[in-house]
This record gives sequence, structure tokens and C-alpha cells, in this order.
Amino acid sequence: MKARIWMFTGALSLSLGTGVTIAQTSEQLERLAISDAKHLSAASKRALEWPKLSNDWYGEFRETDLKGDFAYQKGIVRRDPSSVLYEDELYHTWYTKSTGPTEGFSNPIKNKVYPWDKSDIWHASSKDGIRWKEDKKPAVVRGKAGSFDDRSVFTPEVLKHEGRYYLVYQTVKHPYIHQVKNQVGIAYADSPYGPWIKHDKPILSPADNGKWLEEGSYSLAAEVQGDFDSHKVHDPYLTFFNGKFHLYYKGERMGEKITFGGREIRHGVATSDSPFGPFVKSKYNPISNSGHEVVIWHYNGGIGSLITTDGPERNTVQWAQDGINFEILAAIRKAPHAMGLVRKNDNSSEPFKIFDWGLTHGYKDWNEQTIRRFDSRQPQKSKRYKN
Ligand code: AAL
Repeated sequence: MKARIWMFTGALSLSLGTGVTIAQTSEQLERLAISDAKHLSAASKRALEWPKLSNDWYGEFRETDLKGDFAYQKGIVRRDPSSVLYEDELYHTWYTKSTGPTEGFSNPIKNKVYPWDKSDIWHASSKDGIRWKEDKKPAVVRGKAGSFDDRSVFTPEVLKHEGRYYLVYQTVKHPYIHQVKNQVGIAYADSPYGPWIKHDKPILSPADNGKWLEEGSYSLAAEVQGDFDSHKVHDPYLTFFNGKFHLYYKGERMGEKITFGGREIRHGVATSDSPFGPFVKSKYNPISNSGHEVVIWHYNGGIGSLITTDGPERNTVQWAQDGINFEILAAIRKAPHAMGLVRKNDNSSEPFKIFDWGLTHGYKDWNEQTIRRFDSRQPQKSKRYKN
């Protein structure tokens, strides 16, 4: 009997059982620093089974504070930056903004239950990616009472396609109780400064095949868990690939558990001929077994995906020729949260270029968060490791 399990930092596989012969070459033994091939530890046996991954995608990240309107501001939450667009010699980003303390779920009718509750979506621009200027007014605001997005609009992503700008974002309908289902909305504009026109319906909703144990209560226990995205569809990322709009997203499941590797978070994809839908979820969903915020880019004719935070394959760089069947390219050190990649670095022939710099967010605490910058480096390219 032989079982394979991806380990915490990814890229490693475990083979269990007896009588298993592991192929080995002297080149492999040398590369893995195994001196005695007759006495293989369990770790060395696993190492011999690793796929031969390239060294192009390993990297490390450094995070720094930003200036101007992205400098720390008392009582303000700015978080979950979108990708960064470069237009008219300025960098542009969109993000979640809310004010006031996070009060929790004791009174979800009145309280701000999470830092991203009671939020709107704002836009800021910058000449150098360091000093940012926020617009005077929000880009996309919560809907009128009774609409699907009347409680909060947050965690935006941006796509420029054929001269038009699209923002996709999370929506919550009042009241923000634990069991509330989260959806995805969309707005479009002909300039980064708006005006943004909202589509009147969500473009993506959770699967409706789960069942709460006690409907309408504070409990998150499920009688039937349902699909990987039965509770929330989050972190939407819209792109145009292979002639169709692809909406990548994070699913959260009803009755979520802590499983091997952490929270049971997985990603999915849905496709459509129009950015406004209808989006059809892929039959192959879920397309990841780990992850959190969706970080997607175009590379080598396929789609790259950075898997962070939750699950056994967290902190791995993955890639799929078809945008669905992702393979691990590398395990990296801790990745920044909620990364907004610089879109002009898409399709670079230099693999790690997409992570050159970008935006992320940092927590002062549950009440205050700021948008920060990340920069990256590949230590294997430094003098020390080159020989
Ligand atoms: C983030 C994202 C989504 C969640 C919350 C705000 O990290 O996964 O946006 O809803 O946390």
C-alpha cells in the first residue's frame, strides 16, 4: 500500500508502506546530499520521490510601509488591494476601505462585525508606487437597502479589457450574521476614475447544496457541508484567457473544518463569454486543495497561481497550461497577504518578474489596517549561491 500526501510547505511527497522500491541515480543522491544509499531515512525516501522542479520560482518577500494616503491613519481600515494597473504614467489600485472599530457579532444588525464589514471600494494612484493619492470619493459604494450588496462591498480586483475597466468584488447583504452567504458583484467604467456602473445582479454565488444544522443561528455547524464553495465565494479575480472570461475565486464551505494543513480552503474557476455572466463553474472545481486570497497571472501561455496561508500546499507557486490543472512549480518562504500584482509584469519571459513588487496589507490590529508594498528577491541569484 502506498499513499502520497503533500506536505506543509508543498513540493514534498511522502510515500508510506513497505516493500516500495525507490528509483535513485547517483546524480539524485548527490543533489539531495544522501551519502549512504543503503540507509535511507523516511525523509530521504520522500526526497527521492520529489518531481524535479526548476529553481526559477523560489523567492522571498520584504514588506514596507507606504506614503501619502496609504500611510497609517488612525481608525481607518484600508486592505485587500487589487492588482496594480499602469495607465497614463500612473499606478492605480482599488481596495476595501472602512472606518471605526470592529465590534464583532454580539449585535450583527448594528455592529461592524469584521474589518471588511460596512466597507466601500476606493481608488488611489501613484507616480512611483510609494506615495499614493486617494480619490476624493469612493469608486463603488454599498447598494440601497434591500439589494444584494447593501451591507458591504469589498476585496476588489480589476481587469482592463478592450479599453474598458471592470471591478469584481465581494458583496454581503444585511444583516451580516455568521451564516450569511457572500457573493461576487461587478461594476464597469471607461476610466480608472469612474464613474462606475454596477451590474444589478451578482455574477457568482455559493453552491446551494449545504444545510446548516440550525438555520438562522450563530452556529456554523453544518448537517450537510455541500460543495467547497457552499458558504462563501471570495477573492474574485477576473481575467480573459483562451477566448473566455475566467473568474477565479476562493470558496469557503459550510461547516468548515480544520483539516490536515489548516482551514479547508480551496479555489475554483467559472467561465463566461461576457464579464457580466452567466458564469458557469468548472466541472473540475475545486482546482486547488489549499490557498486563500487568489493571486493569478498569465505566464507561458497558461495561468500561474500563488497558493498562500491555508492548506498543505500553502506557500507554493503553481501553474496550469489550461488554467485548471495546476502543478506545483516551487515552494517559497512566507508570501505576503492579499497580494496585488503589477499587471504590466504579466506574460514576462522572466519567471519571477511578476513578483518584482506589488501591494499587500498589514494589520496594526483588528481595527486598523494599511496597504503596504512588497518587494521580492531570489537568493539563489545572489553571489553566495552562484558557483
Ligand atoms: C480576506 C479575503 C476576503 C475575506 C476577508 C476580506 O483575506 O479572503 O476579503 O472576506 O479576508
